[in-house]
Amino acid sequence: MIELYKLHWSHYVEKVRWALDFKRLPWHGIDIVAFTKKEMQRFDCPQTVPLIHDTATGVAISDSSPIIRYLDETYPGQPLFPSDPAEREQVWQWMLRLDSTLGLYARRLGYTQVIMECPQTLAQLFMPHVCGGLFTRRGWRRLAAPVLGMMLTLRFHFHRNRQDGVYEALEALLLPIAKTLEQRPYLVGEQFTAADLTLASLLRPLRIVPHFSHHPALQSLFVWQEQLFREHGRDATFPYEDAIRAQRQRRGTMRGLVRWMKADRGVYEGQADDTLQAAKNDIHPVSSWTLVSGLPAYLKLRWFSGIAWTPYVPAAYSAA
Ligand SMILES: N[C@@H](CCC(=O)N[C@@H](CS)C(=O)NCC(=O)O)C(=O)O
Repeated sequence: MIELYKLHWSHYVEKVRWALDFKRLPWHGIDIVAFTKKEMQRFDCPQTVPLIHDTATGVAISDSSPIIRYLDETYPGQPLFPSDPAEREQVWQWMLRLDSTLGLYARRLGYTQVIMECPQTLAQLFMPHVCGGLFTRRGWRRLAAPVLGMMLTLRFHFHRNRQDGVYEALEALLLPIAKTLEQRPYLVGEQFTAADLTLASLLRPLRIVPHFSHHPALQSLFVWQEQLFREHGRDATFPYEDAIRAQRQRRGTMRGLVRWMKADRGVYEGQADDTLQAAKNDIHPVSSWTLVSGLPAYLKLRWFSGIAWTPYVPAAYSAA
């Protein structure tokens, strides 16, 4: 039995959940409390989710790509890596590269979108059981949202999205990938691998970020993702996607226009990365002392982010 320590909406967690289901391994999910993570403190590995504990071997390991590699090596049925060594290495490099770029950028921009449009959703994600679910109730949700928003803004630097060129870097990464997948069904070789699973999972938060979900040159990528979700029986949407869509339908608007990006910027060429040994992360420490400095950053993000309201229309890929 595999114990999976998780935050249920995390796209990195979804990678491992998908791998476990694909390999038909019995697993049991344990939801952690994000603020304390006390459920997994007994394990001597980096304290991020996903983290698995394999009760058959005693191994505890965090970081989604090493977890998937461990599962594939320990339980070779239904392989997620090709048998050819060169292709295996290609799959591994895709995973590390996507974890270190797409995964981090999509997390930043997904949370940014939630904060800009319906921050109360944060209380439902992070505090469903705190004080018997008090903070998921109407008025309390509104109180909890700015505090959670400030904390997350400092932890992941959402207020620096523009300075750090996150929209631009992500667009530059995804456009060539979309083009490649218009020509062939999989990233590596002739079969579904952990590289495809990684790409499809880590793209998830971008389904609520109109700059990407509505980008004409990326519709084929989301169609590819939807097809994989259907073939593999993955959830069609995550609850935060439903929450933001319901709100957009009610209001008839969405924060869709990234004002500082020029319409005629053309198509970027993807840059080849060096060979990676491990995935990078971008989590910054936040203490109750520094929390207060998050208020201006949060307010700026919420009201003066430079991302304008536009009329709500569903993305072409989802309306098709
Ligand atoms: N490279 C890691 C990233 C894992 C990660 O950053 N997980 C986040 C949730 S999406 C986390 O554990 N955050 C805990 C925290 O911020 O303290 C992986 O692929 O698993």
